This record gives sequence, C-alpha cells and structure tokens, in this order.
Amino acid sequence: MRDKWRQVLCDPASGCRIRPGKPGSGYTRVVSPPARHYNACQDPNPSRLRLTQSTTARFEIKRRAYLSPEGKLTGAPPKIAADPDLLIRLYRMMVLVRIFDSKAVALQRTGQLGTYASCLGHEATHIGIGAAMAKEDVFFPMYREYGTQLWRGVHMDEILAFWGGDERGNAFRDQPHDFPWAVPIATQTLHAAGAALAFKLRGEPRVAVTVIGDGGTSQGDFYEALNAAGAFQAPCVFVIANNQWAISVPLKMQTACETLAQKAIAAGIPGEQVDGNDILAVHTAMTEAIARARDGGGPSLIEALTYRLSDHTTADDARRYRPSEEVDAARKREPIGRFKRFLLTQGFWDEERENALLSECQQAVDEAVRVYLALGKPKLEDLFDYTFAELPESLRAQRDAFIAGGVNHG
Ligand SMILES: Cc1ncc(C[n+]2csc(CCOP(=O)(O)OP(=O)(O)O)c2C)c(N)n1
Ligand SMILES: [Mg+2]
Repeated sequence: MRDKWRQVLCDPASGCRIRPGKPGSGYTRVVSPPARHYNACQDPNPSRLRLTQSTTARFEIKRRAYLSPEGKLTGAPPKIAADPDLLIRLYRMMVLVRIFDSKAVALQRTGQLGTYASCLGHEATHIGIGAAMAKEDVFFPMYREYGTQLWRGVHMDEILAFWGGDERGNAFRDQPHDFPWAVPIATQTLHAAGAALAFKLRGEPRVAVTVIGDGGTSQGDFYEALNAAGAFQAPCVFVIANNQWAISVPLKMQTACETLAQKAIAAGIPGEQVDGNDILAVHTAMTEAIARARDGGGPSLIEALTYRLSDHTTADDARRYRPSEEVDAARKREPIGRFKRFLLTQGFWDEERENALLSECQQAVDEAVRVYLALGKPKLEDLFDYTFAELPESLRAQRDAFIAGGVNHG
C-alpha cells in the first residue's frame, strides 16, 4: 500500500509507516506511532490521508474575580455591586456565620457539642450560593455549608442539634425540602442530580444545588452525578468548595488536573472557576448558572477557590500536617475583611453599624445556644424515624430491639 503524499510505504500488517532501507536489507520501520498511522492507512478517501491526527475540540476554563484581597474592584463591577441593600444583607450573614462558627467550636471544646466541622474562611462561597438560590430550589449540602443553610432559613439551633448527635437537627422546620447533611463523601451529588431530573420530568421550574469538596471530586459518585446531569440536561448546579485540603491530603496529591472545574468537560457541561473568597464573584456566577438551569440550559459546575482556615473538624489538628506560613498567607485573602473594606470604601458601611451588628449577632447566637441546650435528650427511635418515611419491614425488629435495650445506650 502506498501513501502518495508522504511517498512512504505502509506495512499493512502493522500499520507502521515504512521506508525502503539499503538494497537487500528489506524494509526499515520509520518511527511513527502505529495508532496514528493506522487511520491514514485505513482511510479510503486519499484526500484525507494528510490528516492522520486532527483536533476535534478545544476547551478552556475561565476564572472569575471582581474583588482583590484588599477589597478593591479589579475591573468592571457586576450588577450586584449596585445593590447596597443586598450587599449589606450578605455581609451581615457572613459576620453572623463567623460568630456562630467560633461559638460552636467553643461548645465542642467545653463538652457541650459533638465533633463539629468549622466553616471558617468559607463564608463567601457558602453565602454566595445561598443568596443566588430561589426559595423553591433545593439544596444538597455536604457538612459545613451553614452560610447557605442559614440564608435559606435553617436555624442555628438545628445545626447545633445535628452536631450534638440529635436527629431533630436534620428536620429543618422552615426549610423542609432541603436535604440533610451528607457525611458520606459525594453521595449528595447523586441525590442532587436525581432530584434535578425529577424537577425536569415534572415540569417544575426548580433547580437542585449541591456542594462538594476538592477531595470529594475524586469519588466515583461525583463523576456519575455530573455525567447523568449532563446526559439528562437536568437543572443542577454543582459547586466544588475547593478549600485546598481534604483532611490532611493537599490538593496537589488529589489530582493531576490543573483545575477542578475542567472535570465538567468530560460531562459535556460548562465549568468555570471563581474566587470563592469574593462574594461578588460567587453570587454572580451562581446567579447565572441557576438561571441557565431554570431556563432549560442544563447543569453546570463551578469551582470556588477558597481555603479552610480551621482544622478539618474539631477531631483534627491541622498543625500536624499543614505549614503555618500557608495558613498565614491564606488569612490575608479571607473573605470577610475584603468585603468589609469594599463596603467601607463604597460608603455602604461604617464602624458604628459594625459594632451594632457584632452585638446583634452575639445575642442571636447566644439565643440559639440556649434553645439547643434546652432541647432535652432525643428518643432512641429517632435514629430510625428520621431516616425513613416508612420503615422497611426488615428494620422494624431492629428498631424494637434498640428501644428495648435502650437502658444500655446513650
Ligand atoms: C465515602 C467517604 N469516604 C471517606 C470519608 C472520610 N472523610 C470525611 S471528610 C473527608 C475529606 C473530605 O475532603 P473534601 O472533599 O475536600 O471536603 P472538606 O472537608 O475539605 O470540606 C474524608 C475522606 C467519608 N466521610 N465518606
Ligand atoms: Mg477540601
């Protein structure tokens, strides 16, 4: 067989390009990957023989940021920057969450709460997500997105009850459609994709929003959820809260990918990175993605770049594996300080209002703690009753035995 353009011969058995060698020596193989040359040999259309390899698609990942770590606008402001009422509501919630978070850690340290997963440093990501959602949308959290949840109407005493080991904390009294916390990593992404498909099939204009960590993106469930949402064009927004660590595993050991947002490419859905410490960026990216999903434009993936300023949970000591210089550098980019500086320079905020806010938040947190501590002991059967709408027959006996042996527990 003869490749007329390159004037080389092709070995039909191996598919390799070959060139005549010295007389009498037979053919000498030309160094050429067989797979690449195979196409040329098999192609019945000689005019395409030049294209042994071509580019079928190209991708790029965009990164969005509006506020520098100093709180200055880095370019044209997004729409939300002209809405001072909303900006102040966002700021107030960020401050409340931070005060709540530090109180929850203190409760655990004094034996009044179980293990607790802090959200220190994630405030812009979490609240930016919540504020972009409509009430009728459904949120599928992992285990530290209190900012999203509080914005959506979950109560601080419910969060404390959950981390106090009380199932009543999972039954949100003012947000009954949102899903409870999902500690098994990545499972919530499958729930979100499934619910989104249900919204689509029922013709409901609702969007499922879910959050996963950087470590969670290595789980098979995550890829399955992305793929299914893409295949069904389900109204689902996936957010990766990339806080750079999965307990003690740093991002560079988690993946060879340059970005986590590019994981969207294999699912055929849009993916972008945002500065997760810039609430203007998170809110704007989320608003666009949610609107697209609601209008039938399908799912998307947003990677929010942030940093876990705390230990993984109160059961962890990050000083054992994380350089303090890295944490110090991350603290300079944290979300609340930069947003406050922005509000101050815009004339939307002042120190008098700040002081009033701090004492209001402290009072609200103290009241939530009072409600939590007054909740009383949960019932043993809550473990079953808050998990199943209808208990499967096989578990009924277990439930009865558990109650009967109750004196030996808790
Ligand atoms: C399926 C599963 N495997 C392992 C764990 C143990 N585990 C709990 S948190 C965690 C790390 C998660 O890291 P990441 O997804 O980055 O979220 P982050 O905690 O940093 O917000 C692991 C491995 C788990 N909960 N579920
Ligand atoms: Mg992480």
